[in-house]
Amino acid sequence: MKNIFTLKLFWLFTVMCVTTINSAYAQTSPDYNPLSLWYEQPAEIWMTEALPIGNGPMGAMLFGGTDIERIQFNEISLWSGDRMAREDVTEENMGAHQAFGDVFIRLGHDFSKVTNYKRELDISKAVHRVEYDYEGIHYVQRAFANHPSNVIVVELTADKPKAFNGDVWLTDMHGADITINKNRFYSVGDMKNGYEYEAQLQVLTTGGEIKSSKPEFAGRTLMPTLGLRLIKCDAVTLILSAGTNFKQDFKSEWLGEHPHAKVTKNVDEAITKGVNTLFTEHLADYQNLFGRVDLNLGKTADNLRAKSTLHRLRDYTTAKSTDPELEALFYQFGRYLLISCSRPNSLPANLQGVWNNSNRPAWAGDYHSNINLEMNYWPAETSNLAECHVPFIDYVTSLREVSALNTQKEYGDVRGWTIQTMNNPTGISFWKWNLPGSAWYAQHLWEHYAFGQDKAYLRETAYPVLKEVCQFWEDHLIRRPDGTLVTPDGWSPEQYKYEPEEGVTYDQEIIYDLFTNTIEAANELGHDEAYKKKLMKMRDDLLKPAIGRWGQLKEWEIDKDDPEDHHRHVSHLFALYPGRQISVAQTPELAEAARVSLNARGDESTGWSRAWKINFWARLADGDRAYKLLRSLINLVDETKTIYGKSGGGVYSNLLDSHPPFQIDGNLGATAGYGEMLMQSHADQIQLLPALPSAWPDGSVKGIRARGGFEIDMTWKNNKLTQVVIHSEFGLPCKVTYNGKTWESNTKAGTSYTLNTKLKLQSK
Ligand code: FUC
Repeated sequence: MKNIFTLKLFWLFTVMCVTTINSAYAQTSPDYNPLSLWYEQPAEIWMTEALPIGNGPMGAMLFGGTDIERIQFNEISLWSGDRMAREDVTEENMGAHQAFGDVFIRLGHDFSKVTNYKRELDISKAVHRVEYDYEGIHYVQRAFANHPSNVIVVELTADKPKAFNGDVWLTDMHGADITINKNRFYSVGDMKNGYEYEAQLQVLTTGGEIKSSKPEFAGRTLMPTLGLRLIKCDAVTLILSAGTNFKQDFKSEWLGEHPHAKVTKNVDEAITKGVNTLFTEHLADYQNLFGRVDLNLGKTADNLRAKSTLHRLRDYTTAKSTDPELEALFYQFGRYLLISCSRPNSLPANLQGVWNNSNRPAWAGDYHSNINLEMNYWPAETSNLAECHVPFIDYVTSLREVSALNTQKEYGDVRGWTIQTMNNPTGISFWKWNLPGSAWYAQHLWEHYAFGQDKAYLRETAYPVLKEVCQFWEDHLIRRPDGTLVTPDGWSPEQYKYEPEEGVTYDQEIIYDLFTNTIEAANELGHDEAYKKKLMKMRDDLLKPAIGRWGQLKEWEIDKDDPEDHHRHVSHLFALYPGRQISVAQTPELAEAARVSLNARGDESTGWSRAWKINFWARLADGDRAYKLLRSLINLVDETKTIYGKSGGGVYSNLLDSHPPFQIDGNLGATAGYGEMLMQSHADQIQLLPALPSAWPDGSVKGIRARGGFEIDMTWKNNKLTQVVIHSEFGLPCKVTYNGKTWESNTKAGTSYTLNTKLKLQSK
């Protein structure tokens, strides 16, 4: 009797467990992927809905259309304008980043008759996928941008034979003639400025037939170009490669070989490899970078998990839902974007990364030196993507000679160089001089060393740039009768109301940062002692940031800050972030003044301005305020107004940052912000969870990077650190702080150290 009763109880218990487990999983589909963006409809609007893939030099935006699929593509070096600077530079001379072309696939699957539609960008694999049923056939499109082979691959498959009937064609944004030979499209053109370009698109089919066509749609010839008609094909693969003759070398007037041979080789070799090998190669290459960091900020409720990205963003924005997995996704999306548009041996990420559908993009899609380009690279080191920083460093190095000539034209006989605000790839600089711009660039050269500890790089690449930019300031600073050093003709970007004047805080702080970085670089290299001493003296003499009449950090030397000024630029807080002259620990009064200034500036602003403020509040150790800013950035701009001033800052449904319009700096600056909330290493110590918001009580992070070559894995519970593992790559001494506790120790290269919540060593 007793046994039967126990058995019954056991049975009841088992049923209850299974039911509970089932209902926990019932709402979350079994293929739920927290690292995926997905939608229930094809994209209609390029900027706000299409999804980006990229391999560094090439980028593409995919729409996921079933009737006509559009794959709009770019190459990072396709620019209009001049290559060589002339006397008076105009906006026209500077040129703009250009759209390259489009690939169209017309299958004619009327979306109103399509079922089970899903388009998705899986950022754990960097794959775009479209799936649906149409007239009893299940269609799958898979696209990825392979970096090692420099091709974009689109593969179309179906669960029934002979499913593919339609047209494929290629277009060009500069009117090149398109030709076809052996099922390969060629668009070969020139920009009339010396730049030549070429794209090739190979169409491979299994089964059926393929022949030349004039693509038609609803009885209309779509393009004055040729297409390829697919007739009863079982599967279709497209391989696209594109390039220009741009060469990152001033001496060769920025011109190299015609891209024909390179592009042909890319496509030929990709065909030989085949889609599966190309995919495996892509995955290994991509995941080697992406897989270095895991971030877990807590679990999202199943009912939200079941929703598309658009609906989750709507809930997040209007219903203020708690969605830590969406927040973690937004962090990783920034890393995804940087990997996809910034790889060694090509140009750095521009204002839109590499994704651009216009020949007149906003602000020319340029290299904007007064915050935007630098912000693109803020997450590179901390989010463990040092390789992706290299295009920026190479770009800066390539500008040295041309920028020295430009600078001398403007400022006479000075050493070193600087830049204006708007910049193209060849050192043509336009609009207002941004005097401390080159010093801000130089910060990145130093930081790449501070994290990566490569002495040969510091000696040969970084130090020469740091030093010549210091020399520019040696020749350009004004010494006042009392000995103070000030910058002349300063402008706090972009405060139009004020005339140029001396000693503007933005200038002074960036020069301070430059001198500090150069002094530390000389220390590391153990040379240039006399010059280092000179810099130390000059740094002492610099006019320093000061507190004004309403407790604010003064933006100008004269105390004229307007407490009602809500300008998006917060240039005078450079010293708080990304600089390190002001900190809560070392300069508490100035940090407090920075807080007063930030409060007055307010939180509402353009996309990148919100991203900057996340970093500021993290440096001020205010996690909840940083989180508030983060939420205000992951704010769905659910409208089609993509013009500056016409809608708000936030994100579009494709998670691209809305300045507006789309600017990638807001995405990348936000990713850096998460890094600063979780760990900071700018003040000669590794501070754990310095700005953890109460919204993330439990979580973990793996693989973020600190200066000195340390990698950090941490877990926390109830807002308290539970464990941290420090991996020491180079064996440098290490100082870790958390909650008033310190662990300080020498380390061994290649060794990991596990510390508990009290920062006591657990094991080696
Ligand atoms: C800066 C900003 C603008 C814009 C432009 C590209 O000058 O002031 O808001 O982001 O860069």
